[in-house]
Amino acid sequence: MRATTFTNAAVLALASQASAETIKIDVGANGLTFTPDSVTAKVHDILEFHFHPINHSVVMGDFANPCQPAKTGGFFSGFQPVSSGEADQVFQVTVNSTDPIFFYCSQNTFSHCISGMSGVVNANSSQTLDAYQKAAKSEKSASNPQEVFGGRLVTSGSSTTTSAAPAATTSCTVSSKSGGNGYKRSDTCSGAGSVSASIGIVGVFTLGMAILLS
Ligand SMILES: [Cu+2]
Repeated sequence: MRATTFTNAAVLALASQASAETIKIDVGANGLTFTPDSVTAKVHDILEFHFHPINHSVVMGDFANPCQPAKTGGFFSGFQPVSSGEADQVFQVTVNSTDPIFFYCSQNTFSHCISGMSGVVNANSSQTLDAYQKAAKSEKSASNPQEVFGGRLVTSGSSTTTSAAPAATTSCTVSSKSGGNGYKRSDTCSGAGSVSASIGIVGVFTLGMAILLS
């Protein structure tokens, strides 16, 4: 009898693991949006954020406070600057509840969140993305936590977890007093790759300016 119970439990555990899905969400691939920006997820599913140019982030927020970090729990990917293609790292967040989860990009250059760069997991009739995005327009600026937390930065295209710990190695010394400008913030990232990427972005801008001025 005990053996049967154990077997059933084991099968259930395996079944729930096997059915966990990875949900890919592109960040900034189609302008200032998440694609898709509304998903349905089960407990144990993994949200996997892929970052596109130029410099985006993802932060979990609360429905009631658009463009601001969640008061309890949540996640923050840090800024993931990339000049072309996709950032080296993806950010994985394991879903642990089927309650609505709102998320946004905290890049203030061109006011990403205020412009509607946000998304939702498991929206319901009282907490919709439409309502969140409308309310976001009244915000003055977006903010984000100091450090990467609540998920895993994983090297894209491999299963190597580069930062299993909540506080990631590539976390930037982010503070709202650095002008709310993620482009500048990336200068203070501790990861060597981030620094060179930010130099690359400056290069792209310089080139862009040169073209505009020529
Ligand atoms: Cu953004």
